[in-house]
Amino acid sequence: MKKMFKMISAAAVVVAAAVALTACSTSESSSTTVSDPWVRVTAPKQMNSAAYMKITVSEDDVLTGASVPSSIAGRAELHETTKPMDDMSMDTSSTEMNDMTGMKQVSSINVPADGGVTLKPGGFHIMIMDLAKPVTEGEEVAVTLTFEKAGKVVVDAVAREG
Ligand SMILES: [Cu+2]
Repeated sequence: MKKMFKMISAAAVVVAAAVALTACSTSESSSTTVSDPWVRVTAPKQMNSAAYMKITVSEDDVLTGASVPSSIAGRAELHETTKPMDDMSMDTSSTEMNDMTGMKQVSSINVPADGGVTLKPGGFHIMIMDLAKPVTEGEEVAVTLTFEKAGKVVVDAVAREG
């Protein structure tokens, strides 16, 4: 009877260790949080759109790339708007898309644990280029983000006007 109890407690220790390992890897993969991902609705002949979102991390990380399915667009690039737009809040539907000189491609975007980073009109954004078709209101676009530490994170960005 006593021997039986020992075996059970040994098994219990193994289970506890396995749970601890699982908990550890779970907290690592859940350290990257993307909130409110959205992509801009486009007019029929527009070739480009852009995706925006807020990214927070529990450990400093770096966004190194992004991609979208080929059914959506040819490629996606990390961009930074270099020239502040006037009255972005008034009408954001065309200014950023039309002013191609006001932005540049960047190789990476730092995501600090303190505050994270917000991709937004007039700042960093994920440029979605060579659209296969117009982006329509309410459509969900799967954007795959690649992070230095977190690896690939897929988010469904919902299309809206801005
Ligand atoms: Cu851009």
